[in-house]
Amino acid sequence: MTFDTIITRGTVVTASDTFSCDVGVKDGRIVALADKLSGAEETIDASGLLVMPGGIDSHVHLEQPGAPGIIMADTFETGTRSAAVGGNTFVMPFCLQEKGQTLRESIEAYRRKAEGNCFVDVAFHLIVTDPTPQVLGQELPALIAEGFTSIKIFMTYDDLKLADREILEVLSVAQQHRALVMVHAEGYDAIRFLSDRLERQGSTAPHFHGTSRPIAVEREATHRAISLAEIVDTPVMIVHVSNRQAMEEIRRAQMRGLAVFGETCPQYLVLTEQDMDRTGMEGAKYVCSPPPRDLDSQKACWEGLQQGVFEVFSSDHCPFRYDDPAGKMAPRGKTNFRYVPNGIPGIATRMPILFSEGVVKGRIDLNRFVALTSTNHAKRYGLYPRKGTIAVGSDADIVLWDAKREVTITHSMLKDGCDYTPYEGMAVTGWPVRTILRGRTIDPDAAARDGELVSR
Ligand code: DUC
Ligand code: ZN
Ligand code: ZN
Repeated sequence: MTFDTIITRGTVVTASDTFSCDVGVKDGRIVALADKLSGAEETIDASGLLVMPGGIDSHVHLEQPGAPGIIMADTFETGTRSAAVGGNTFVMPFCLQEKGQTLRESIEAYRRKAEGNCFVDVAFHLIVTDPTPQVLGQELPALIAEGFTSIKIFMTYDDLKLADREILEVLSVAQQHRALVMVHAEGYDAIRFLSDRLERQGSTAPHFHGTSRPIAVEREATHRAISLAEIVDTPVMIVHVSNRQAMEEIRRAQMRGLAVFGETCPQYLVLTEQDMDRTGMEGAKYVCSPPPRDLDSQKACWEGLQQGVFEVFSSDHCPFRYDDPAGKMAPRGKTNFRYVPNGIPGIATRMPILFSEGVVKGRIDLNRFVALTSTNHAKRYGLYPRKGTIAVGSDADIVLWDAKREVTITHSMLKDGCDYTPYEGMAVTGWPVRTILRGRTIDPDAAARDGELVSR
């Protein structure tokens, strides 16, 4: 047989083109694109379906250690299973350096958790929390050379934040060794000041999470991060941008010719701060950072996606169970928003939400959808053209998408390790009906876990 699999009669969509053709797959790779192919073990009829590159979600958190007593809801197994349900074939979780740990120790710990347990392919970003001379001078350069070419840093959180001087040191190593720094841009001191004041006033319900992190806190940190990167002349990616003012900081930098990139996420398109207003602890289901904002912020995030200010659309999947003392119902969290674990699930719903709200509602076209959910992630993080496109020679990572299917999102269909979805009851049009990893259809109910740790 010439091919292992032929996908026939579908409409192929890439970041640049839309065309009708058959796709021939052999040994996990795309080996032919032609009007009509024959001679395969298996033929998949994709009549009426879109044939797109599998989603790449370049911002997810899986099995990441947190505060004492708090446990992330997804393991590599459940998180990547849910990713596949949502049309993804690749995810990029973070490898968090715990204080006192070397970067290599943290990578080894994550490798042990991930290996043999993933339904989709995986590559790690690093999170640097302890930029010692050893980390900056030796570990980081060596790891960048080995392919760990993206590094996240935090400007807030007690255990994670770096001071400006430390940020400059990390940026400088990235500049010298050609890595990309991803920045969580919210200002630590301002958040602490506001949170202390709210606490003194007795304003401690989940809703006040949003009040403690207003837009100005994100805008200021975004501006500062861009300025620090400009000072050492190195690219930065501002992740999870939630509002117009931060988006405009990025746009201004781009217009000045700086290599500043932006990412936004589903929660900033379809949720608002009012979601955190729900009674009792229900609001905790929507507590994430930056927090969901208002309708104008949503509009600005759409503009950022339409105009190319944001080049990637990621989930920032960071799941904590709701009805669980190790999650959103943490005993201290019930007394004060400050201790509610920050983050919401969304690995399976990212693509359907962008397709329905973006493509079906005419805000973005199909090709931009593919760019934002797959191709641009592969290009930015050093995986292209092996990943992120449908082309001869690329891995056969493909999602078959029914653009007409109407689905009401409900948690049980997502097959993750969480116990809720923030998008419960949301009606979407368009749904992934088959996710194919290196030529093999992923069965989320099977024991097979073919996902590999991919080096860049
Ligand atoms: N930052 C993230 O990237 N994810 C969840 C929480 C956070 O602060
Ligand atoms: Zn973050
Ligand atoms: Zn995140």
